[in-house]
Amino acid sequence: MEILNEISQLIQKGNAKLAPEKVKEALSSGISAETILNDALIQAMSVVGEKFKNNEIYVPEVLIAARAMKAALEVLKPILTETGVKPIGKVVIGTVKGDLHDIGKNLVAMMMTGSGLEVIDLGVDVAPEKFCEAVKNYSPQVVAMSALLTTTMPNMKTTIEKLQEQGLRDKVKVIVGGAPVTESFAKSIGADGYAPDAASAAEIAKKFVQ
Ligand code: B1M
Repeated sequence: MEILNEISQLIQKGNAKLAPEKVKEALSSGISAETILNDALIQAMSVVGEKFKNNEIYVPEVLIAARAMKAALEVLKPILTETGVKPIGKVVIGTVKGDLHDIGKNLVAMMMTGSGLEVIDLGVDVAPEKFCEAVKNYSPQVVAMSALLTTTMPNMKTTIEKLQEQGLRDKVKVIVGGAPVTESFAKSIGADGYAPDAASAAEIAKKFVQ
């Protein structure tokens, strides 16, 4: 669909003003939020990632594309988080220490909210101690960690070890994800679950709280 391509181009160029407008237009023309999300927004960021990897663009361009992506995502947020029911459980989520990528994590949080879960979002660069503190303060059933850098993935393991050290590990299920994270990595660090995308992360979290 042409409009999806237009949205993708606007995000790639970092147009945070027009991208959300086009998303609204696509929604009113009857295209579903999921289609816009997957075929325009996420697609745009993977093109940006590829260009960045090939040194065709640099951090400033990636940053402005990310801003446009976030602005566009704000339009979809009410639809993705729409739920008429009382929360069925609680999740503490964050991007691990040293990692500032939050678009995927925000998406996971939105999908979880939309699945009827209460989500406590600790933000980015979350230290193991902060995850532990949140478990003590909010008593969630699930701790969800996101990492986008191979260099920050080990901080997922450190966080699980910290939970263990503080006697909190048995009180929560731990789910991990993010582009470089794999099922086998998740198993190797002792996580309870791994999800390749936001929708399956929400499904797993829902299963864990029931
Ligand atoms: Co960065 N970056 N970045 N970056 N960046 C990547 C991740 C990279 C792959 C780009 C590349 O080289 N192709 C690369 C990592 C390489 C590696 O580690 N192997 C990289 C790098 C190197 C860096 C810097 C080091 C660059 C530098 O400074 N030289 C730096 C690090 C900063 C830091 O974190 N300390 C950096 C900085 C940035 C920006 C700040 C400019 C910006 C982030 C803005 C922001 O998030 N607010 C940025 C961006 C935007 C990207 C790319 C282009 C896009 C990421 C994104 O938002 N994707 C990315 C390339 C890429 O991924 N193709 C890249 C869209 C998003 C929806 O997908 O986050 O994967 P994603 O989430 C997915 C799934 O992974 C999953 O669900 C989502 C989809 O449904 N998921 C989970 C995510 N979390 C989950 C948790 C779960 C389950 C599923 O359970 C809990």
